Amino acid sequence: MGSRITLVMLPCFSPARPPLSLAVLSGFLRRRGKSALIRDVNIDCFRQFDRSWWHGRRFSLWTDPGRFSRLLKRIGPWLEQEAAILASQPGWLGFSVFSTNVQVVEFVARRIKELVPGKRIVFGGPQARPYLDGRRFVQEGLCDFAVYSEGENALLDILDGNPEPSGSFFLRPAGIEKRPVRLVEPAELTAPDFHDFPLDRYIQAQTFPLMAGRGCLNHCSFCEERRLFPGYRRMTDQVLFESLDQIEASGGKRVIFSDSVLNPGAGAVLQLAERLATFLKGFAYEGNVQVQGLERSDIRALKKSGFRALTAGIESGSPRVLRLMRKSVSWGKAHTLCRMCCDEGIELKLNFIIGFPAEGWLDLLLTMVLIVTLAPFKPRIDPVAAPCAMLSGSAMAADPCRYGILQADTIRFTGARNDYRKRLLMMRLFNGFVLLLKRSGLIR
Ligand code: B12
Ligand code: SF4
Repeated sequence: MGSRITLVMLPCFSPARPPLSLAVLSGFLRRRGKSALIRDVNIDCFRQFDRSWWHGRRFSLWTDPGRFSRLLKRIGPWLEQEAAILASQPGWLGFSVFSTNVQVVEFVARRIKELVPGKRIVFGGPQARPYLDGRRFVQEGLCDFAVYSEGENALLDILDGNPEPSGSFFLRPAGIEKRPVRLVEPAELTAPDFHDFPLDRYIQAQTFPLMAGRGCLNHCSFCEERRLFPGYRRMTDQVLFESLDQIEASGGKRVIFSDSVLNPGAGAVLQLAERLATFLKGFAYEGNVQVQGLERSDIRALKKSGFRALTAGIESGSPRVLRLMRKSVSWGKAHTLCRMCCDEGIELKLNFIIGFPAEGWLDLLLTMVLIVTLAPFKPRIDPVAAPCAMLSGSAMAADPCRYGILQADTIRFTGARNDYRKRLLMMRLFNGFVLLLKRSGLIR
């Protein structure tokens, strides 16, 4: 029984599509002859309770300890039942841990360990990183292993009975030990397996996530992508097509690429478009691109291969802020991208970051003026969910002084030109402005 695992997603996680992490891990393990089952508790919980709790505005219900203890009064009994079901599963239990579900994971894992003291549990996912909670999870006995990086080879080691799996923290009498990660080679990237998921329960029908490549070669100062997936690795054509075949067989019509950027270097986007064009099955594709380095021929090729929508991070209209963000974006590049997408009939969504520590009122004004000048191309711009945070794995967190950050608090820090209150105010102003433009039909 040792070599089987049930991979679990607990709330709160996005109910839009099946979670890619679990699909990727189960695909990898099954390919290697291991038994990996999926249990998406999150989607059942979403269907059972007040759906507004899953809205970005209400994430603090899950992340703020005080609010979470009140929420637990509502969902605690239901979670206890789920914990009992999970505890009775044979083999290992693996939990995917994010900032939005960490408290539920801890609650359920504790309950399982009470019900079945020897139950073997492994945690993984972004919240188990070394600079977040990985070490603490093991220290507090919540899990036997905390996998702090990619999960594939770590889980293979665990299911093979290796007592010191790669890329994990574990407890020994002398203290916590950490083993180096063994990253997945490009040739080993496997097609995600969506078989076990309750596909009719997700909000976006017939829509599947996919990652054709891992990592990003840029180093924007607010972002932790390079720490999440070091280097850049691309799926082989064979695995890409296998993934699309499987999505098609599962009734998929729309594929959303979760790649950080589909154009990590020159020629990459054209290559992807050409690969997808050989697989014309009527999928509508969407994905993220970086602004720099995209030619009109790239946009045309993407459109021809089935891309309907792209997302790009513009982040700010202030050249000074963009420089500090280490973001290779300019007004000219933003305009060119918008114009090309508009001409070629690809929907473009633009992302902005409000409240970067060095951002002042003038910088915000520049961002708003930039948006007005982009409006004729009808980009989609949404209000931001929260002011800029200092992600623990980012360059900003590694050298906060450079950005004038006074305290280590990731949310409420005081930056060179703003504090938390000012950032909130900036965000509200920006969001009001965006909603006004949306309502008046100037942007989508
Ligand atoms: C796509 C995406 C979304 C989509 C999710 C759609 C969906 N249902 O999949 C949307 C846009 C909805 C979204 C929303 C948010 N997101 Co998001 N998102 C991403 C993104 C870009 C890709 C996620 C993905 O699919 N990755 C691919 C999979 C394969 O990677 P993975 O999940 O990390 O899994 C690997 C390892 O972590 C590990 N692993 C994972 N689970 C397990 C379990 C076990 C047992 C083991 C051993 C290993 C393991 O193995 C996997 C394979 O190597 C990531 C950044 C990134 N590059 O990953 C951010 C990211 C996951 N999001 C993040 C955040 C903060 C959010 C929001 C809170 C933002 C906000 N303020 O609104 C919300 C939360 C929504 C919610 N309730 O979950 C953070 C999470 C940080 C954290 N500590 O948890 C990330 C990491 C970005 C970042 N650096 O800030 N997001
Ligand atoms: S913000 Fe985007 S482009 Fe910049 S490092 Fe992160 S993933 Fe790459």
